[in-house]
Amino acid sequence: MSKLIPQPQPTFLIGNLKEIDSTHGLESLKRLHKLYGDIYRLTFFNKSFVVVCSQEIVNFVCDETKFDKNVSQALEELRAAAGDGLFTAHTSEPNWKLAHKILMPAFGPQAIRDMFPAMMDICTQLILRWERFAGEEIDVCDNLTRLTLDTIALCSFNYRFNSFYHNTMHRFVDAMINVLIESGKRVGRFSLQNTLMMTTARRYKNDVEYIHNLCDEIVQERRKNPNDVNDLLNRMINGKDPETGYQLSDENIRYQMFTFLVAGHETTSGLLSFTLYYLLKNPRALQKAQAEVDLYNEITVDTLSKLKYIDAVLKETLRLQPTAPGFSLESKIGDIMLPGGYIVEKDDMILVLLSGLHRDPKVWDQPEEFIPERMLNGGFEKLPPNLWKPFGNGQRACIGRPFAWQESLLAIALILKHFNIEFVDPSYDLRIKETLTIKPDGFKIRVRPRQQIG
Ligand code: MNH
Repeated sequence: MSKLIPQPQPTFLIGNLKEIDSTHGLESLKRLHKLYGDIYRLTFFNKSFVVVCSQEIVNFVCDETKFDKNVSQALEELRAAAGDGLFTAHTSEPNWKLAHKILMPAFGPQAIRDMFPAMMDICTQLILRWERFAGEEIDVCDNLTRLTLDTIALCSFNYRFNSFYHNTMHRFVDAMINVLIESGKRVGRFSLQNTLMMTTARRYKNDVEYIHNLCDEIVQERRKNPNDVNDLLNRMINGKDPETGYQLSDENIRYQMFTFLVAGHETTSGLLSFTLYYLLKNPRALQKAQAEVDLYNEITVDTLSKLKYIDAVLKETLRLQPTAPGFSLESKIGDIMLPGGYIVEKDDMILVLLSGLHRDPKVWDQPEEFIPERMLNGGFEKLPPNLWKPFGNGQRACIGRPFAWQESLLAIALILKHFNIEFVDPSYDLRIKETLTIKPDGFKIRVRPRQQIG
């Protein structure tokens, strides 16, 4: 009846830690998927993980009556900086529900439309910069990270990092990246080790403080000098739970600000980078996408909803390269049997490995190929449920999706409208750099301004 979940031979104390390459953890998980199949177990120290990769099993664990988001150890570490912000909060924490209710309208259709001018402001800076760099090498991820970071900061709290005007990134960015990396590393160490690494621990603490102080200053400044900008900060300060009238505390607003900055820029810049990569690898798709933007003289907020092919290109890119490569769940109802007869226990963390799901040959035709057409006209919506989950699941799914989508459509449309793009190295083959998210490593392009059409 019930079957044992396959597991690599564990080592005393550390379990399967040796199976995972600390800088290429995702690659390791993909390798184990090939070796052990659509479901396998890993133990680290005394924690047990079940990695699931097929549409059949993922579909089962996406049932919110049986499973809920699990705040993994990596997210637990991140709470030093992100507290009970939306991303790192347990569903059971009162602040998750409160912030979810207040912030849903802040990411609603009208709110996102209101942010279009700010998004255009930053994106125009990228276009201007690339016009100056015509013919020269452009580091794609670096530029697109500046774009998404400046965009989220301007739209969130009307703050300008001005990344396109500085060679080095803002101190905030260093602090944030260090906190992210260090939170990740802390998971792989014994807790005593974390305490004993004094220099590292001190730097971590300083970075967290720096981030909190900057966020707090911005909130206090806004409270002293209120304005009527339609940014997320004003919506957080003024928003109320419609039933109880409760509002977010300043401390919680600070956590949400940090959360938006982290969750809101790396994933989107990765998506944009991979999109340019796949367009260059697939000249026919590039041509179709460019022809689509050429139908419009001007890219306005209303144009974006008409860009069906580019929309499909973005979706197909997220299928092949889900920039948040997984999410984790736990059972709400004790031990439970998954399809195939495998039993997960109450304390198991279930990791949905999106690279597996998105290439499951049982539900995707030609899974390794980049075919945007499959995403047109509600394409995958006609296929089995829960086979495309780059934004996570259910009530704990990404709240920033409409934000990311508007920003991404705009960026790709403007880039293709203004430039012809080419690889610096036509033989470039995709290498992936992993942090909490994934990005193409060492990907460089050249751009040439086009004759303006229309
Ligand atoms: Mn986002 C949750 C992917 C853009 C803010 N995001 C998630 C989850 C995934 C995800 C997956 C679910 C994580 C989990 O279950 O543990 N997010 C993305 C991707 C993009 C993205 C692939 C871009 C592409 N996210 C953004 C943007 C913002 C944002 C932009 C903010 C402006 N995301 C969040 C927040 C959450 C989240 C906040 C947590 C929501 C919740 O649990 O209530």
